[in-house]
Amino acid sequence: MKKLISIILLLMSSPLLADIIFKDPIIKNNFGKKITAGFATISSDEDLEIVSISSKISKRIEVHTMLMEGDVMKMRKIDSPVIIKNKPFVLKKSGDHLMIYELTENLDDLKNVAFTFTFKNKSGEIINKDIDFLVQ
Ligand SMILES: [Cu+2]
Repeated sequence: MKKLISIILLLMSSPLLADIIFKDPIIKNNFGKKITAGFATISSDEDLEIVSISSKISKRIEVHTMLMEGDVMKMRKIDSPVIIKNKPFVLKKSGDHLMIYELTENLDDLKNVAFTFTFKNKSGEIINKDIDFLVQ
């Protein structure tokens, strides 16, 4: 009985997993190059950190931001990208973006590419989300 009560308490205390929405996920055609970029707008109903992004077409995927250094626009890796609750995280051309390195396939041959995003919420729970990016 004691065990049952503790299980019920555990169920009641564990929050529902975040509702994460990807809008317009796009990966740019690489036309045979080894590097490309990806875009999407990611929204969540709770604060999340992006722990990792993986895909079978690449060995290294990073989130980049653009910074002015003097007169020159430069790309910088964001080490722990954070998605703030109800504030869309926009990955777009000339802004923050996914940098997809070491491509193992020519995207010309593909319509979609599957990505797995691994998020962590404030309670430390890991949430995996599979998303198809449209090759464009
Ligand atoms: Cu970049």
